Amino acid sequence: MLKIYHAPNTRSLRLIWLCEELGIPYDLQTLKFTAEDLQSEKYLALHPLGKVPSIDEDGLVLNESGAIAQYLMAKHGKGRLEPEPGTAEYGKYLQWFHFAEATFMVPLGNIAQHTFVRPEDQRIPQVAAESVESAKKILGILDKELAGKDFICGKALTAADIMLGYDLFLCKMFGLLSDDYPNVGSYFNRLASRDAFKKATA
Ligand SMILES: N[C@@H](CCC(=O)N[C@@H](CS)C(=O)NCC(=O)O)C(=O)O
Repeated sequence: MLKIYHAPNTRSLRLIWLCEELGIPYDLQTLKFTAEDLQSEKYLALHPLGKVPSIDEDGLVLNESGAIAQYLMAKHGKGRLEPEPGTAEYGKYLQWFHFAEATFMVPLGNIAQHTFVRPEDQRIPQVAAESVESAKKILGILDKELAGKDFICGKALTAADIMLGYDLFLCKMFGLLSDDYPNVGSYFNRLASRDAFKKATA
């Protein structure tokens, strides 16, 4: 049985969302987003940095939300939630899938770190302010990309939307989803109205 190590409102929600969309059964192991849980000896044996998510599927332990999503799709997806591998559409899909974690999450992670995650005396306001500007630049790019589209790859939901959906969940939490990005706003509402998203963020 697949175990998902999860903390509320963190990247692990991507995996709950994915499993819900694909109907993959899972056993949710919910941790508190505290050093007590994440830095415990037991959890460090699964994730040496003490971060979420991790999975344990019959002894196979994996970290990294994007890698885990790709693994679960390859194993259980039967071609769902992604374009045909090797096509131009698949190339675009991979680009947005990885953009979510490798590029967009950089400023969002910094905003989180320098506004509420780190102890107050370790926060650098300048880093938070610059990261807000970077995130806004990315939201502007996404807004253009989403014009006339239901999802980032066109008409159908893909796992790239699940990866990006978490970034936008944070943007909403940080008050960044303003009227300056109408296509992003309606895209996020479309994602957030899905039962699988609601389950992942409950
Ligand atoms: N690139 C990793 C990032 C994992 C990560 O930073 N997770 C955050 C929660 S969203 C975390 O556990 N932070 C705890 C910490 O940094 O101490 C992934 O996508 O899984």
